[in-house]
Formats: sequence, C-alpha cells, structure tokens
Amino acid sequence: MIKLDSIELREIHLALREPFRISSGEITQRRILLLRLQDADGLATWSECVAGERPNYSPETIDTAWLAITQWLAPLVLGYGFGKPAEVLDILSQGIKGHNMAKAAVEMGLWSLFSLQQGLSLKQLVGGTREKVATGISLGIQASPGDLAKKVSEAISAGYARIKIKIGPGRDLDYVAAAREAAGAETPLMADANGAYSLGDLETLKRLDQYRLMMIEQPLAWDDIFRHATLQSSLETPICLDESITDLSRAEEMVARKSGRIINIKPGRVGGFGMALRIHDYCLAQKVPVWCGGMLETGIGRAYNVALASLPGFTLPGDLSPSRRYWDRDIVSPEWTMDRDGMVKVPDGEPGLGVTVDGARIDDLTVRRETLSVA
Ligand code: OSB
Ligand code: MG
Repeated sequence: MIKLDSIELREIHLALREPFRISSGEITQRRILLLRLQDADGLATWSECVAGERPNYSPETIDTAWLAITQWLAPLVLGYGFGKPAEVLDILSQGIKGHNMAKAAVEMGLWSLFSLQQGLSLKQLVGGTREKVATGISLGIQASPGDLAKKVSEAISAGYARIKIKIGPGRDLDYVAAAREAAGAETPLMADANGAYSLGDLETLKRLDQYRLMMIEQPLAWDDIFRHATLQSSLETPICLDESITDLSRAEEMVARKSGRIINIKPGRVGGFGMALRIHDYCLAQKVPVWCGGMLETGIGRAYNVALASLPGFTLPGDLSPSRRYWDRDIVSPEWTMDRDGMVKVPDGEPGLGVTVDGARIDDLTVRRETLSVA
C-alpha cells in the first residue's frame, strides 16, 4: 500500500535551445510544473505536468493544473491508502471532470512511488518489453522551406528514426515537399497540424498524399473526431489522432468511425499511465499502431514516456528526443541520449525513474512553490 504524505509543487523556468513553433503558437522558454511526492515511509519521487503556458494545445495550462492539484486533486489522494497504481485515476476523477494533465502528474508520480516501494523499474511495473525505443524528432515550423530542409538533413545525420514536421495553412505543401526532398524517399516522414485545418482545406490535404507521409497528425480540430472520418475516407495518408484522444472511449470512437488509423499516446493527455495502458491494450487488440508523443518534457517527464514506450504496442518511433534536443542542461543525470540508430535505452536496473533528479538545480530554477501535506 502507498499512502501519500505530501505533494510539493514547483514551477521552474527553462529556456529551449531553439524556439518551437506549432500552428497555434511559438515557445522559447518553458514554464514547467514539477511535483515531488513523498509517502508515509519517506519514499520520494518527482513527476512532471505537461500542461503548457497557454491553452493552445488543450484547455489546460500550468496555471489551471496548479489550481486543480492544490484545490481538488491533492485533497483526494493525500493520506489515502492505494493498493495498486491502476486505482489512482478513478480516485482522482471523483467529482472532477477533465484536468487530465493535472491528474496525470499526480497519477504518474504514484506509479513511480509504487515502483520504488516494489523495487521495480518503471518499465517493469508497466509491463514494458523493449530494451531500446526508437525516437523521431519533432521539428517546429521554420521561417522557410529551405530552413526546414536543412533541419531535416541535420536530423537524419544525427540518426533519428523518423522525422515529424509541424505544418499549418500556408505552411504546408512547400514545406512538406522540401522536407521530403531533403529526407529522400525512404526516410519515415510525417506532418503534425495541431488541428489547424478544416474540411474546407480538403484539396490541400489531398495534395499531401503525393509525399507518401507515414501519417498526418491531428489535421482537424482538437475535439472533432466526427469530421476526421470524412477526411480519412478521402485521404490515402493515414490520419493519427493526438489532441482528440483524451481517454479510451475516444480511441474506441476513432476506430468505430474510421476517423484515423494510428494513435499518438501521451500519458499526460489521458490522465496518466492507467488510461495510457488501457488505450495501448485496446489498440494492440484492434491492431491500431501507437507511438508515444512528447510535450517538450524535461528529463523527468521523459523517464515516464520512455518506460511507457517500451510496451509491445508502441511499434512506431516516439517523440522521445534526447535532452540536448531541448535543453542546454537537463534536470536529470545522466541526461537522455540517443545512439546513432535513433534508439534510446530504456532504464531497467534500478527502481523508479532510472535517472537521478538534480534537486539542487531544480531549487535554482524554481520561481514558485507550494507544499501540501496530510493534515
Ligand atoms: O502536438 O505533438 C504535439 C509539443 C508541444 C505541444 C504539442 C506537440 C508537441 C510536439 C513535441 O510535437 C514533441 C517533443 O516533445 O519532442
Ligand atoms: Mg501532435
């Protein structure tokens, strides 16, 4: 049993090595919410909330997550005796709809505490089977197709197993053409629109078919599974849903309506590992390939994503780039690295995250903190 004794919230600020631009906005510095969870026996771990600064990906932000955790979620879990981590999401959802990213930060932290208590790596606790996972890079929208082509070539030289480029209206056909040209016919290439198109853009989207993309990620609105079915029936390129898949029932809806053929599983978007595992198991049974998405996490969030991506259904490369892709210096050691074949090693030796969290560095980067304890 795990009894949570305290949850400490930290906001840290960390500059990205280069600006990251998607169809709905650009970020240069991240405001990141970290949690430190401690149980009644003194076991402690860290988790990360993937909510961004503005609600341009989903309705959540770092500030709504801070509110949700302090006001509603922490009181539900502090002092409660959990028998297994799969129970946590139900407890966090008693009377609280949505706020999946806030819930996930608490829920995944509890998975990590369970792994420490049971002496298992996170990989072992979730049932992971892979020693290494393949990683792709996610390239933001660049100033010109030529600039993008350069980034694509660099990424291929670095060994990435797949290239994803961000697109949006007016930054699509030329950009995809330049990326395909730079990548060559064989490199797996895909595009992510972050919901920027409508069915009125059908002709443009159809013209993307000629570039033989591995998939197009979330072309239509974040909460619209219905119209993705119409679009998928007109496209050869498989649609992958990201924003729209907020829980298992949305995955079932995608399959039932034929709204897409691939799912990007981000545990932070679906309320944590418990729901991510349910979606994974369902997709494996339905033969829907899945991959692990990213939200520009620090090395803490990355540890959870890498463990999850070691499950058998994660057959496509994830957005699991090494620390150096994002930060001058990460907040874990060793930093996350990738080999020349674009593979990231899944930690499997020690219990917990498999990386050491640099608490002193987090202290240096902290701009806001609050500790909630059992009364
Ligand atoms: O749609 O996958 C996305 C980053 C922020 C918000 C949304 C997305 C992304 C990424 C980043 O694509 C992937 C990564 O973490 O490397
Ligand atoms: Mg996406």
